[in-house]
Amino acid sequence: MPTQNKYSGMDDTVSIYAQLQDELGLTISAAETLDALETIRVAELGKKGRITSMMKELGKLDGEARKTAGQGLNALKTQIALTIEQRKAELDQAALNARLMAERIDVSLPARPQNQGLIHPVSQTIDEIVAILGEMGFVVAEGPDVEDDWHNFTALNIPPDHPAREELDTFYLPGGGELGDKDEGENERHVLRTHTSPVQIRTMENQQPPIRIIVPGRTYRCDYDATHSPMFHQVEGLVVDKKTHMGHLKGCLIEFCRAFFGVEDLPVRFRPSYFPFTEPSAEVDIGCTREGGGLRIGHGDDWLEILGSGMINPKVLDNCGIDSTIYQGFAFGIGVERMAMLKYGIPDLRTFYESDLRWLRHYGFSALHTPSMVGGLER
Ligand code: 2U9
Repeated sequence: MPTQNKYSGMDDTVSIYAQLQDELGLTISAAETLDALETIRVAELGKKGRITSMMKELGKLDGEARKTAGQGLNALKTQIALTIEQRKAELDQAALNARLMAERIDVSLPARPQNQGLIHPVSQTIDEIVAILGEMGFVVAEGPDVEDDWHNFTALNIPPDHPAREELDTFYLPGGGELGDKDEGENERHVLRTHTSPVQIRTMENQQPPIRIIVPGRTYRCDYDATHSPMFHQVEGLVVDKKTHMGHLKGCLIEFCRAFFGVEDLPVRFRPSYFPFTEPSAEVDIGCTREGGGLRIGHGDDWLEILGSGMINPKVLDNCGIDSTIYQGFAFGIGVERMAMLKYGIPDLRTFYESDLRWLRHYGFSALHTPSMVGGLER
């Protein structure tokens, strides 16, 4: 007596395909890994797979039998491919869930610790100065380290025979006019800039006021001792407009000094001075005390010089094509290393450039703390 089952009564080939589909369905859903599933796919649907071979066998049938078998086999193939895809999606999802459970991230943890490098005090100090002046509305401008004589000296009212050239001795590059040449060639002679002021000259040559820029960058002078380095950094500022006056200069620099040193009532004094590019000129001093040997900023009745400033010499404006009968402005210069030494108690200028990691670990700043007026200037 033949056993009855759900395939009884079906056409032979159709029943074989239906059985195969059920069996394979079970095998596929039992596959626990993507590798196992891939093995099944190759064994059934691959180039030498069972269903592929059965397809090749169809050619041996004829007429109606081939048609019926072909349709059944195609349906089987499509169904198996679909079942494999569904199982693959289930396994992918399970793998993703397992990863998500295993790799949970605690977003409340602090950022990775500080062993990844530190910010040099020069960079930190420039960032702090830029944060304060940026908040006041200054925009950063940049220019080349290699300058010509015109932009570094002559346009700034420092003509070839001016005594200020002595103090601003620098490094001269080959090309352009010869050293000491006083004729036209001199203006093309290339030098390493002695201040960032040439960038202000270039800005004024290319743009009419209002101008409100700060220029951080490397500068060079032929000087080397405990307080002078042949390469150092400055941040200079320039404001030009129709009604800019000495009151703006004083307000801006008093606010700057107080914000930089973090002392709200820091005494600030403007002492007459001389620079060829400003008239009148003023050195800026802050209140301090030297009692007990050390230096304390913000207290006492002594003074400490920290930066230079002045109203732009009208000749400099005219040199740049800005009408000095309409426009006026102020400028200032800040020595970055000196500011860093005073604020962070770094005693020797030469250590800034020694690349001693122990020094950097001591005086360096966290890269994750960018100075801003909102977040604070210090680490
Ligand atoms: C233009 C016009 C005027 C920039 C100025 C100073 C005063 C100054 C020193 C500070 C420390 C140089 O690094 S330091 O030794 N700078 O005292 N700088 S006024 O005046 C300018 C600049 C550009 C067109």
